[in-house]
Amino acid sequence: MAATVGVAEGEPVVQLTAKDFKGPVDPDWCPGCGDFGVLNSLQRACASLGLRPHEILTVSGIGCSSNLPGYFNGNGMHTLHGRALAVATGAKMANHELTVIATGGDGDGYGIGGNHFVHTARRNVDLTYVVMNNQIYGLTTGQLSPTSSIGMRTKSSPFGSVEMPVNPITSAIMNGATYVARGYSGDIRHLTQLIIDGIQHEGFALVDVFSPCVTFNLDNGHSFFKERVVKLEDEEHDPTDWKLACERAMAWGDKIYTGLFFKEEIPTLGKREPVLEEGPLAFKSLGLTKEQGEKIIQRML
Ligand SMILES: Cc1ncc(C[n+]2csc(CCOP(=O)(O)OP(=O)(O)O)c2C)c(N)n1
Ligand code: SF4
Ligand SMILES: [Mg+2]
Repeated sequence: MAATVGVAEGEPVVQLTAKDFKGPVDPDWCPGCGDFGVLNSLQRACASLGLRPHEILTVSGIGCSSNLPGYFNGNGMHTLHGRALAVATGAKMANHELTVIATGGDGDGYGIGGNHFVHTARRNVDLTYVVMNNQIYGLTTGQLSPTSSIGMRTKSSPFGSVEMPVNPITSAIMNGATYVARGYSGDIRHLTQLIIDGIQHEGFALVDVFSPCVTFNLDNGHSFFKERVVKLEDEEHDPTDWKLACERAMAWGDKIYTGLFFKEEIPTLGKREPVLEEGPLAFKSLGLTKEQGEKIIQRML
């Protein structure tokens, strides 16, 4: 668990800044890693929304990017590879007053965690998923990931990848996600706004971020994206038009779009679950005696 700061009752509420969301440990990412820009944007977004660290839970899987909860001041969980969304869904259902933000990498989220990605989207769980997509396995020193481009040479594909990459944006839309955006970690102002809007959106919000791995993916570095990214806001784009959103999400040439692709307002899982109408489960009495509770815990250990 990362450290938290709270506000005691009656204490004046002080506007926090991005620095107040700096975690207890400094990132050990390589100099120039795109993930620095993502962490910075998330910290700015939380400050700008007036959130307090104790109101936020960041949940991750395993990877360079998945180390983020340790670098962020809030409640944090570093879980198993690919399982961030499963844990985040459980936490949100147990306490739907928490702002739950899942974070991680392309391998973690779209590979081993692909199953959870599909089901979290279709359930429209009210959480924000920030994926640091560097099109490679960074932590394990540079193998092919589900978003690596065809032809990409990596440690595990010395003759070039022969597999079609996953498109996170079209996949999210097709599976029922209700806020689907793409950012670039080199444009912190734009990314911060996408994260703010994602957190404010009621439902499953995906913010897929081009976050270059400057050590193992030399094909898709900052210069690659700087030359190509075009904001959807600067083109005529209607985020209620899913067909147009998918068409633009597939563009991968001189123009690669960032921004809000798709948005829809439909009830979240929490809103459809009648048990949650009476308030967060986390604060409900279990109706057990202390002895009964201890017996259950003992049996589970
Ligand atoms: C069950 C399991 N399988 C494999 C691994 C090894 N492993 C750790 S991180 C990782 C991939 C990380 O890639 P990504 O999610 O893209 O994160 P990045 O390091 O690129 O930020 C793998 C395969 C593991 N930790 N657990
Ligand atoms: S290996 Fe790549 S993803 Fe990992 S910290 Fe270094 S630059 Fe970032
Ligand atoms: Mg990766």
